Amino acid sequence: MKLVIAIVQKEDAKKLQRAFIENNIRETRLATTGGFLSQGNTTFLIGIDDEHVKTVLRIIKQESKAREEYMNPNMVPTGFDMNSQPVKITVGGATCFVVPIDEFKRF
Ligand code: 2BA
Repeated sequence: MKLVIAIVQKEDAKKLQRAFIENNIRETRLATTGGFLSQGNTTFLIGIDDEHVKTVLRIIKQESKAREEYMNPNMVPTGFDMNSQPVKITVGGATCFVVPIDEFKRF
């Protein structure tokens, strides 16, 4: 069994949750915040049998879009430059971690 941790943009979270329900995939959704942009995103925790991990990753890939954002380097805590220009960055689709699970119990 594996735990898939998927960080997606909140704009994609509803569609992704619907896709999980349609495919009978259990998940938990957490409201999270990206450390770099300090913007809200959504983290899904999905406990899943090994043979279904690929399906989960395929669904996440299908439903998550990369988007371009502009950020002002002034907002980075480590630097403050009044003359800096906004910088374009590409956020997402999704950042996924697949972690082994030693034990899974539901009481
Ligand atoms: P944020 O930390 O807010 O990062 C948003 C986007 O800013 C990132 O998109 C990336 O394009 C850029 N970025 C982040 N850190 C950077 C840095 N040190 N230098 C330059 N650009 C940087 P994604 O890579 O698609 O990440 C989207 C969100 O996924 C992140 O939001 C964070 O919440 C999460 N994430 C990404 N990589 C992670 C990791 N290794 N561990 C934990 N969370 C991660």
